[in-house]
Amino acid sequence: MFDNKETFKSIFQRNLVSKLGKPLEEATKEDVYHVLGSMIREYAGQDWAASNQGFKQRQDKQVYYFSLEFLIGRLLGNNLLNVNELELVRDSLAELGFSLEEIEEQESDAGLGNGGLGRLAACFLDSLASLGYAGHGCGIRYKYGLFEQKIIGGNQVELPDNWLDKGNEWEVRRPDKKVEVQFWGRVEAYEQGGHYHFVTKDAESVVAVPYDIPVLGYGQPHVNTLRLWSAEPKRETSLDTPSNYYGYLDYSRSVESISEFLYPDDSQYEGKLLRLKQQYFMCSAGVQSALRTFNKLELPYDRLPDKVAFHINDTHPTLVIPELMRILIDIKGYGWDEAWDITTRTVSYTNHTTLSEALEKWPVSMISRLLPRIYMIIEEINKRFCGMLLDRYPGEQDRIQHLAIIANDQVRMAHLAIVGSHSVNGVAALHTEILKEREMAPFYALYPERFNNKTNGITHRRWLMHANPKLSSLITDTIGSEWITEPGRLNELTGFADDASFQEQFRSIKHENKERLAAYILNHTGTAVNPDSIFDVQVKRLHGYKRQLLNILHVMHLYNRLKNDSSFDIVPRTFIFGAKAAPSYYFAKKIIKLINTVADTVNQDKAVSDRLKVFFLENYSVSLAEKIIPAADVSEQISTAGKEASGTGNMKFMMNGALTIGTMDGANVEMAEQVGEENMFIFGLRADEVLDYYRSGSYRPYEIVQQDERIREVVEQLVHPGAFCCREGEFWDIYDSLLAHGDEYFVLRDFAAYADAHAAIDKAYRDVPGWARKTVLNTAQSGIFSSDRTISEYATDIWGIHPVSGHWKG
Ligand code: NBG
Repeated sequence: MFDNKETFKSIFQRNLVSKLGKPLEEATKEDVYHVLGSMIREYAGQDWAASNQGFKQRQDKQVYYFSLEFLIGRLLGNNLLNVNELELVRDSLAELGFSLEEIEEQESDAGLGNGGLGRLAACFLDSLASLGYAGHGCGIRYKYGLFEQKIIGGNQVELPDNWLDKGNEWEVRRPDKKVEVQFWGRVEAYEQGGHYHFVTKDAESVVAVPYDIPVLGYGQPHVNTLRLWSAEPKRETSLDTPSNYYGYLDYSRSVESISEFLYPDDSQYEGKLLRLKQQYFMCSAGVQSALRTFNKLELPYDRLPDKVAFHINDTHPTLVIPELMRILIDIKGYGWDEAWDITTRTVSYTNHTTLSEALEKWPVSMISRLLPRIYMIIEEINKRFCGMLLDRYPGEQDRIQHLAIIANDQVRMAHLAIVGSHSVNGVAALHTEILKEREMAPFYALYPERFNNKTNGITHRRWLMHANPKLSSLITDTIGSEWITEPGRLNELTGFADDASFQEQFRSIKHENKERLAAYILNHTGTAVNPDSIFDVQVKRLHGYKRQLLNILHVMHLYNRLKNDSSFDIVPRTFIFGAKAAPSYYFAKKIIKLINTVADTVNQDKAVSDRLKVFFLENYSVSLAEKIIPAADVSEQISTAGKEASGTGNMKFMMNGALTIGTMDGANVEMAEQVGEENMFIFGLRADEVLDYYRSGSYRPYEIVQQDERIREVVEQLVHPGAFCCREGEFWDIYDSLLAHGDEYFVLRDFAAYADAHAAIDKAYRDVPGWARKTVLNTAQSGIFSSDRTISEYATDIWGIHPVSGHWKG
């Protein structure tokens, strides 16, 4: 792209003048960011156009990944990495007096997602492009991403995330590609030639305008598209009377609200009309736009599944199914059976959770009014499905009711997604087994061939190469650079696990990363951190099942021991938390308050301050994760077994050489298979034991409190003024969740095993070469968790696509 530093510098300065009318001396960091970003975007534009041209000429099958969330984070550093210009630009900017790291900080962190599900979609886009697949994202261009979190007085306070404030260098608005989406109205049927035809009258039209973001493949000119839709009012309305005018303002405001906010809920179902509108808006716009591209091939629609795949990321985009049916039947004139065959062969679905509170169900009254024709189609799908069930299970009314798509005046989206697609996958081996054996067992009995597992992955380009450049260089110096395109080859590091000089280099990079994080913490909290202490990190959304509570109760216990037992000796520990709680999730917010309360007590206590520190870092986000993860020694993955579908943070930590303390849950199970349990700290109930407890109802948290003095002490400290509690009864709700309400997530049951695992960590860390060996082995065995592996599996098993370009430029 740039031959050398001199060419870069002169092109850059020319752009600075032509774009901003400023000489270098007057340029701010923000100016530098904008100019650099626009240069990369323009450069990518050529490859983008060529890629699209290539897709068309070769008639490549196109995958559309529909997701309500794309947690992409910042793009500058990643794009520079993918076009192989990171080093040159970093050095050239340094010569001009700027640090690239500081320039990267100028970019807003695009937080168009809540957590793992949205970040997974972003990793998948990176892998699709880097492996040369024709695969695109389809989502919503929310004006406000996930809220910005502030901690005030120990409590979470939410502020709007106005991420587009400073403009977005990466997107291109494409009004020529707009489509219309219809809501409300009524369906009229008329007969023609022995067939019924349906038209929707008096509907409200909304214009969907796409903003396209190029997704650059690593080291090759392959560029895909992330298309984010924005809702705009239709302009052609006549405004000749004042009432029309005010009516138009109302309409316009209601339309714009469709793409205004990301729903800030993680693993919890939000049953709001606006959320349903968002879902249909995205599905209808995305399907229409994909079909427009398909139409250019001039093929009959029964060839659609050969040329197009629609993948739905959790049930949020399930309306793709009835929307495609609507278009095939009402507009293209297909009969039901043919349309259904085309639809099911085109659509595939990933399930991301077994939590029942996350299963989407829409009231019939809402969906039938907002989307009358779509509802008719869902009813027909349900009628035919139940008819099939009746043939198969004659007389078994209960069973049929249990499987039906519509029941108790609700539409069950997961049922619709399974029935209307050709593939259903879970996101880790254990999760898929749970789906097959429990949650979705009756569907598995019906359609065993549809169910498959695709264990999640993360892009090693962002999470190792970009987030931890020094470790990446060390790896390349040690085993060569092939691991970059074949991450499985990280396992060649295994041979260096006992090499003293390699261990030393590995350790010193970790130490540098810890110093960098310590500086960040000092800067943001005013408290100094000892970079020689063990950095023990739990960063993820705040949720009961993720058990941040278990972690903080254990910290309270450590503090008690340090205070009461002068012979108690521990390696200094720094516990680091980062987590956003859904604004309406009361219990989760209480846990945040508890963590901050404990942190205040511990960090102010001179008696322990050389051995124990606790931090809650506010506003956990993708860019903060990139600072925290490379600096971690210990990764906390401690969900109640059976509850975390996969986890993906666990993989990021492993790749960066942190050791996991974790339960046998989600992808932890496969991590343990890969690296060996002896290189992790596994503890606690297994998924089947949790299930047995739920089934038998035999769990008695009171008994545990009575038997274990350590637990009794910390539980009492939640409610009685003493070491931590500032206000009598401050944490009664947490106390009650454990004792009065049965400790749903087995915090108390797993406490002893968890404390033992922490003692084992303390012991293992003292063995310096032993610890280093484990960390190296973790990185060495993490290659399989690259999303490149995951995406190749989706491509082959689900989508039936091949790389369309794969020429290596690097
Ligand atoms: C989340 C799971 C995680 C999983 C991600 C990505 C939802 C609904 N599910 O365990 O809780 O890693 O999806 O698959 O957000």
